[in-house]
Amino acid sequence: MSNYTQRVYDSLAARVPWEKEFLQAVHEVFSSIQPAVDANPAIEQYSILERMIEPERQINFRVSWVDDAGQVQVNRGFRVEFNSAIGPYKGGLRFHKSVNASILKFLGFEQVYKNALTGLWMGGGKGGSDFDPHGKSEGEVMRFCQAFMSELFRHIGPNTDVPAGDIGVGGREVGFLFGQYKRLVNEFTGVLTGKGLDFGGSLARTEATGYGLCYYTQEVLRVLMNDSFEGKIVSVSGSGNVSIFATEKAQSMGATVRVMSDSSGYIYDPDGIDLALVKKIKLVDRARISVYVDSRPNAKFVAGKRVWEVPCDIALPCATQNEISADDAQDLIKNGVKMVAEGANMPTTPEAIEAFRAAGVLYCPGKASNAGGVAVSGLEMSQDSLRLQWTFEEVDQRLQNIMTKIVSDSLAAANKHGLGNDLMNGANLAGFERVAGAMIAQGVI
Ligand code: NDP
Ligand code: 2IT
Repeated sequence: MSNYTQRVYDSLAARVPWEKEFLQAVHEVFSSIQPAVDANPAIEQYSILERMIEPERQINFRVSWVDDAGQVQVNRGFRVEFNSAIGPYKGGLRFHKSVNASILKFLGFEQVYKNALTGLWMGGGKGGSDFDPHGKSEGEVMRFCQAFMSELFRHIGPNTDVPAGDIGVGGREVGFLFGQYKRLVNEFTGVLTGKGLDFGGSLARTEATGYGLCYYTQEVLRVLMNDSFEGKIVSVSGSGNVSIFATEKAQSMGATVRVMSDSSGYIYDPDGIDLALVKKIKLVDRARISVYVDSRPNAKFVAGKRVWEVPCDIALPCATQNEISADDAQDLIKNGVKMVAEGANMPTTPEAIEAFRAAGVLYCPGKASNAGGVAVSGLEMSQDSLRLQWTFEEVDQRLQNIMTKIVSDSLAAANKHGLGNDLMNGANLAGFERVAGAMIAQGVI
């Protein structure tokens, strides 16, 4: 980092030393952008970095709702409207007991540069609640979503801020949130993405993040290693939306996936994951991944451990932030991993990233490799504006084109600044330059 970049980072770290995840995300981007800052004096002249680390607007609110026992429950709701330089705020809602301002600011910050990489007109935001959906009935989830939207609705809109899903928020929750928004505003608009296919949703949105991750990975393998998924052993963490569709696409591209997980541990199936069974357990029964072994006698469940202790060629972390520690990285490197591509947001700790890069493991940052979800959200917004639904094939083809272009744009940005084929610095530089350029052009706001 230069004097300017370091000074801005240090002042942020002094101001919010407790926002660990947010500081981690800012540090990662700031460590990449020096060549762009050096090349354009307007960035310092117009205090672009100071503005980039300050959300345009941050909303905190109380969410009161009644559980099945008649007890009043109170949760915290948040929406961080981070940056609208290149479009309406866009990004998911996370319902997880760990949610706090630091986590949502890290996610919102990442989202700004990720969305820029898609090439679509989307700014960045993120929101959510410390509501824990585990063990809640469908009625409780619905009442919570309605209570949450009863405050959020006044801050969002199809041209202002367009939320979607993230951890704990899938199609069911988006449906409840959308219904309540429509009731309150009395308008049917594309205010959320990830909607049901009968009310403004896009085909392939459910699959988009996992499929996009594999399209990105396949393209990197092709361009940089003249290789492909064919015959590879792939480890996938998590068993939610991103993990399931990453596994599906990796399997269809010829890879073998033997492990998946949730927060209680991982399953290992020597015969390859039976994805139809995982889908039934997770999407239909909403059960724990451990029950997988009841139907698959050769499989085992390993409680309290992470998938990274199992040897693989390619690691696809698809669960949550900081899920690959320095020790996990050493295990993966020792066992011969060739590539790590992030389906989750910031799943690799800074120490683990350093270890991978030092060991020559291809490391692909989430803001590039998991951008397929928000990219298809952008395509859902386009379809809602057109009041037309494209076919699965059309959306899927556009998704493939976007993921391929993210690879070439990242490599082009890295090469332009003399960094060779560095995917991490290239992705940060390409996203940053687009947002910085728009902010400079729009004046001091
Ligand atoms: P889901 O809620 O569908 O699935 C999350 C999975 O990760 C579950 O298996 C969950 O297990 C596990 N998990 C969550 N938190 C933890 C934790 N603290 N420790 C261990 N395991 C955990 O979420 P998604 O699949 O949508 O999201 C997964 C990741 O991908 C997140 O980082 C998200 O931000 C990112 N992402 C999502 C996109 C999308 O379109 N949905 C787009 C781009 C990125 P358990 O049920 O036990 O909690
Ligand atoms: O992290 C992400 O990119 C998402 N959770 C998807 C956001 C979106 O608006 O589709």
